Amino acid sequence: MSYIAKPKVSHPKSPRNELGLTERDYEGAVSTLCAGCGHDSITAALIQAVFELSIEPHMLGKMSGIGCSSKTPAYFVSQSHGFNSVHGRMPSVTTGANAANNELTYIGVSGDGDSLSIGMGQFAHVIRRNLNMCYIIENNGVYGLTKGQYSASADVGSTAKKGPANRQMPIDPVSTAIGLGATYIARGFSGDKKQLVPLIKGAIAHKGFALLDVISPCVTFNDHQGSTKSYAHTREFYHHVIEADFVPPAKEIVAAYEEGAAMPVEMHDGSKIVFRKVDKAYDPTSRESAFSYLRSSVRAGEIVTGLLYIDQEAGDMHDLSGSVKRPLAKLPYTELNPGKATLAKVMNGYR
Ligand SMILES: Cc1ncc(C[n+]2csc(CCOP(=O)(O)OP(=O)(O)O)c2C)c(N)n1
Ligand code: SF4
Repeated sequence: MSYIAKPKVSHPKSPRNELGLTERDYEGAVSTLCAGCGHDSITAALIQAVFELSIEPHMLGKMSGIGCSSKTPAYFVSQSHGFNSVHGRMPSVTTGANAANNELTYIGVSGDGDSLSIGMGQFAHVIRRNLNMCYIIENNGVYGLTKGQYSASADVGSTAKKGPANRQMPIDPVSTAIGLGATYIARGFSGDKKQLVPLIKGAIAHKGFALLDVISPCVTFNDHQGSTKSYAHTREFYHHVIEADFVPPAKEIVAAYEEGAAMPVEMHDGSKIVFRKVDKAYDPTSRESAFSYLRSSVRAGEIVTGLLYIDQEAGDMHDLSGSVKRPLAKLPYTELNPGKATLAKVMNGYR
């Protein structure tokens, strides 16, 4: 925890993105989380990702629920929009925001307790709707903010600081999301920024629901021997199934993907995600094989990371509901309200 204010100036030679902004322009408030909390490493990866994607701060909507994890949006891009909603209800608030203005980039940051315990119903439905958002679960297996009770992602046999080991089956967000039809699914680790940044960039560029489950150890309540979400356990059982690079839509670097085992996947904005298969048997474009691979990895005790599944064909919520392209928030009142005569005509059609 640090109370030292961040300096406002940046070095004149700091790298600038396409908008002329530096990484410093994408920072937020000083974190009040415990020193060493995995969530702060994810914040650092988020700052790098949105800086490199040159997202205009006022075009970003940061959404969250309740928990230590849900404080993350306060710590990056302070000049953007943010909404800290009720516990587990971030998906519906984001759905409303996206329905009103589909031009913003939405990044939702949630916890395993926020998403998989109290918010499980909302988590399921936002996936079914294929809402165009990047949804990050900062997964530590406990309720950090309320002092370390097991969450729904705690593994069987995992221990807390005190008391008996957990005996309830965990909910794996990744397998759940595959079953529910999510169109971009990845898993990362807060201790591996190199892998995390391209996964975040890919999730933001993806049109539709992008889930990023990030193992993010809670150093205060869940970083001991016996925890399966500790730094030591994650490092030991960590398995990269795929390595991903994010290639922005610029012609001169397109050649970067033409390598032996690399496989480029084009996103809707023209950018590309380039996979290098670490495990040759893995096919991230097949829902069935991704699901069975993940189930066998769970049995083997592996923590599989990388881009695990992608479907670029499915339309997002607006495509599926046939809503107007222009954001509702920008439609003039006369178009939003067609008037009594038009309404009467519509009603007559039902008689
Ligand atoms: C309706 C409601 N029930 C319970 C709580 C208490 N509460 C606050 S945060 C939290 C759990 C957060 O855990 P998680 O989402 O895993 O985030 P972490 O703190 O571990 O990052 C709970 C149960 C609440 N704020 N509101
Ligand atoms: S209690 Fe755990 S999750 Fe919360 S800030 Fe501290 S280390 Fe992070």
